[in-house]
Amino acid sequence: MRKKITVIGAGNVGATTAQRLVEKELGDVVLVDVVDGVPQGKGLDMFQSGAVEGFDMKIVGSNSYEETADSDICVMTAGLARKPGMSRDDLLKKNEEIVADCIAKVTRHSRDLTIIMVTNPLDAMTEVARRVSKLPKEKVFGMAGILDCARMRAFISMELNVSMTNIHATVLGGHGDTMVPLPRYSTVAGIPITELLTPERVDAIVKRTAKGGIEIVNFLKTGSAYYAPSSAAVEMVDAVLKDKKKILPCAAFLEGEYGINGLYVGVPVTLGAGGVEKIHQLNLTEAEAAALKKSAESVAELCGLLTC
Ligand code: TXD
Repeated sequence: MRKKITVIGAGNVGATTAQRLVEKELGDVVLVDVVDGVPQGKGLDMFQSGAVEGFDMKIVGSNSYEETADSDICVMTAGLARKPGMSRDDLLKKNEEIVADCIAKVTRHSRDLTIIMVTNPLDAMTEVARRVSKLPKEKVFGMAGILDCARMRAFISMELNVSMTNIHATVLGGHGDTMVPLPRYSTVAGIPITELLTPERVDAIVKRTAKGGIEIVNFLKTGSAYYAPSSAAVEMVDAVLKDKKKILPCAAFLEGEYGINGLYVGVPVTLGAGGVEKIHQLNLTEAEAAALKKSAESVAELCGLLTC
């Protein structure tokens, strides 16, 4: 049976995600956006690329949700993106409205849905989706950690001139300035980077990772990153639809794990057909645990401003 994937938002992240999904033949895709013509035009254009790329998945664009009926999974990317000078948190109010509206509509047509949130501020928007959809917490989670780790892996690769496929990075916490890159758990072919680089270089990589998003916003000036974010979202779709049981960093709803309760925070999880099937707890030093606590507090502060 073919899988059905809804991508909400046909902007930079949504359209690139849709393209990667059909090129990898992960399922038929419905691309939804409020702007009349944009999802239809992009969908048709992508479908036609299948003749050359050699994929057989269907992709259609729509302004409404009827065509999304009985989707297996939804990638939510609709909302405003950051411009220079804006923090992810500045997006909260407007994006809460958009996310609540879209999630209410998509869940009306698909009962057994898994939702991957992408819209910022990520952790708070994932909570909006959980509240509005009323789906179990395992089925609603957010994309951020894979992207933050990809950035860290790229910076380690640039520093050591080794393949990114040999590099594993670990980043915990909320998707914001308080994220917690963990050098002790970041390795090159199994060797912690703390044994390969000076503390100064490790520190520089940690800082650049935490500011990885704004570095790209400042280059682009009119929007934020989308090539690496869409790759990260697609890796999550792949893990769920193929029941891969991959251990990936995701924004997961914590109920006591890491001493955090009732909040979405980025942690390593097993991702499979059941969504977040297991949350993995790493042993943290006092300083790491304190940084994670601070990051969770900033997520809690934002969630306190939600009106849904
Ligand atoms: O790591 C992460 N989670 C992120 C998050 C990485 C990159 C981008 N991140 C966030 O994703 C970003 O801060 C934004 O909140 C979203 C979408 O970013 P994108 O770069 O795709 O923004 P665009 O290009 O502006 O696209 C947004 C689209 C645009 O086409 C709007 O018309 C549409 O969202 N939109 C809507 N679609 C459907 N329904 C409603 N209500 C709606 N409102 C806007």
